[in-house]
Amino acid sequence: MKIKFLDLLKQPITNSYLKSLSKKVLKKEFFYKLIVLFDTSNFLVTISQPLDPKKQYTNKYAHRASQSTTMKKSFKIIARKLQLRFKPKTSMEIGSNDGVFLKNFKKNKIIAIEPCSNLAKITNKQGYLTYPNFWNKKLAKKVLKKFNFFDLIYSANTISHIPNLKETFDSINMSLSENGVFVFEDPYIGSVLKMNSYDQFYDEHVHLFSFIAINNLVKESDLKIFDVELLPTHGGSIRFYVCKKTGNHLVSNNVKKLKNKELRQSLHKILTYRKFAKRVKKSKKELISLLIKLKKKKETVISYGATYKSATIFNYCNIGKDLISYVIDSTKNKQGKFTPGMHLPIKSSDNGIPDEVRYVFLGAWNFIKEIKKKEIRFIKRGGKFITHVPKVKLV
Ligand code: DWN
Repeated sequence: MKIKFLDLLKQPITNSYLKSLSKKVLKKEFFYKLIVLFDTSNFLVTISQPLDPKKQYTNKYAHRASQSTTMKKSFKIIARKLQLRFKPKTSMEIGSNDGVFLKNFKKNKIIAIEPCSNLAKITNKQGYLTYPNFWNKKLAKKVLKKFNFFDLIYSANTISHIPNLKETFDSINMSLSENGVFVFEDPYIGSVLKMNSYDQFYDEHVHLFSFIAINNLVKESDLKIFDVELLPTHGGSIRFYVCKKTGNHLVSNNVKKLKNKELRQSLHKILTYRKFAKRVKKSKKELISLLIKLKKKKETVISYGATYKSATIFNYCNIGKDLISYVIDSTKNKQGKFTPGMHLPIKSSDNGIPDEVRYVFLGAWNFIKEIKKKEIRFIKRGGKFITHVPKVKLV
């Protein structure tokens, strides 16, 4: 049974940065109701109304994974680790974005899948064969006609974006060599509950994974989890190591440990999620009241990072230009546009936080260390960051 526990109100497509605020553009803006469910039969947390992926992953996809040095480093480390541990002859990445992981492989040793054709173009140009398609059974069959079974399939921040997990895992099973491994990582629901990071829910994050949920789901596709890791990336992620049910990989102690930890944390109980929903409501109230207080003091508040996550916050809390003047971001193709739904202008972050600004909301709170390093001048002159994780506060 699927039980609703969180209502994040009317939300836009997070990738739909607006070119202008003309009547024509505003009329076309699409909204849907963001409601989050808990499935009591398999423990999966899912949004109630996944959108049509063709509307989301277009040739105008804005996010570039290589914009953060933290992520570049993390992808380099995992690419090396996987090559050393599994010695794959053939590899595939699902959801390769702008090639930040691929770059750590030889061009003839890996292929990629990336449905956003503007991104697939980038990696194809770099010499990494990239299919500009969605991962499904049809594509798996097409790929297998040209390539042998894969020793390694890797995917970061992609599997949680796919509505049909059964077809996804079945297609993985079809594509793996006998002892091949499927390694994937996505935001972790355990961290979302701990950090109160409700902004991890948006149209693209169709599911947020726990070990216990994925353990149930991969079994249905004759796969098994043989190792698992919790990661600090994106405010807390989970990395699964999966092989065929018949694969010869020994099951690590981490598997049992994490399963027990999640049961202790009651990730299998609806009450846990209901309590979280209450904390989300409280966080909304506190953030709005802090921003109103700063407005009364005539302070200019801006936001750092035109993240997809912050679209959830701004729309759920109804934060418009009256409370946050604009957003700064290093991604060229976001600059000069407006954030989805609340229409905050996006400016370049190249020159750092302007001198007249003393308060900056952390839209990219997951990169706080990296941002603090860049914004030493702001910190030295007494500037304060505002965050909502794990509680609304000044940093
Ligand atoms: O899964 C997803 C994640 C990985 O990326 C996607 N569905 C979409 C996207 O979500 P997001 O926008 O919430 O992700 P990030 O990686 O938190 O976005 C960071 C944003 O902040 C980027 O637009 C780049 C920007 N940034 C910046 O302007 N200065 C980032 C850093 C580190 C900086 O120093």
